[in-house]
Amino acid sequence: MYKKKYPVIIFEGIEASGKSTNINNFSKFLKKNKYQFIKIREPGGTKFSEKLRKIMLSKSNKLDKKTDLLLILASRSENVSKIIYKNYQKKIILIDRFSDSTIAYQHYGMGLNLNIIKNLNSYIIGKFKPDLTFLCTVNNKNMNNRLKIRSNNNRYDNFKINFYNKVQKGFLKLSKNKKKYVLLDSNNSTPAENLNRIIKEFKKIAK
Ligand code: ATM
Repeated sequence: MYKKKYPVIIFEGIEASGKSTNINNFSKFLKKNKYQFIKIREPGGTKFSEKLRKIMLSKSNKLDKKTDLLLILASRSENVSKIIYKNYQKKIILIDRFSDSTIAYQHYGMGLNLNIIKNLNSYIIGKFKPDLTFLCTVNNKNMNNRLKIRSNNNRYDNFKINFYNKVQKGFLKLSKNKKKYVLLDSNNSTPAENLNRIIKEFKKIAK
């Protein structure tokens, strides 16, 4: 298999799926081993995109779901042109959520049109393709327990279990039969086991 020195790696998954733990543990590994990398999150990333994140997630803004979609895409467009293309093939790029989140949340979760989302994603992203996506998963019982003890800080923390279920099913559909996706189970694996899996998969694609 052709290996890249600086792959682009995405972490996806619903709330309480262990996504943040997995990406943070992997970042620590990269730092400790002196790999050149950057890490961004979506929505967020550039200074302007972080402002858009604040607006989108603020509880005081009761935004329409189409407005959310456009804010997320505006944030992504800035990241692609100002961060991703600039660092592409120069540093490893880790992204906490990317285009699949928009399909999973805005289409499978909120019912917005799939083709419109796909077309807008391609329009913004262009030819660039991530090398690997880690999809972090959680079962209903653990999701329920973890969500109960979470603070309810932003608009997106208010969703019900049923919504997250639809979103996770959407993510699983997107990952089905695709070689570039690796599932990380937060129910039966410890964070340390997941980190080992991430490193193993990373070494398969990285020089
Ligand atoms: P994080 O807390 O994982 O950074 O994500 C913030 C919210 O943004 C997340 N909320 N929840 N649950 C999901 C939402 N989001 C979308 O709805 N669509 C997208 O395309 C992205 C990137 C994020």
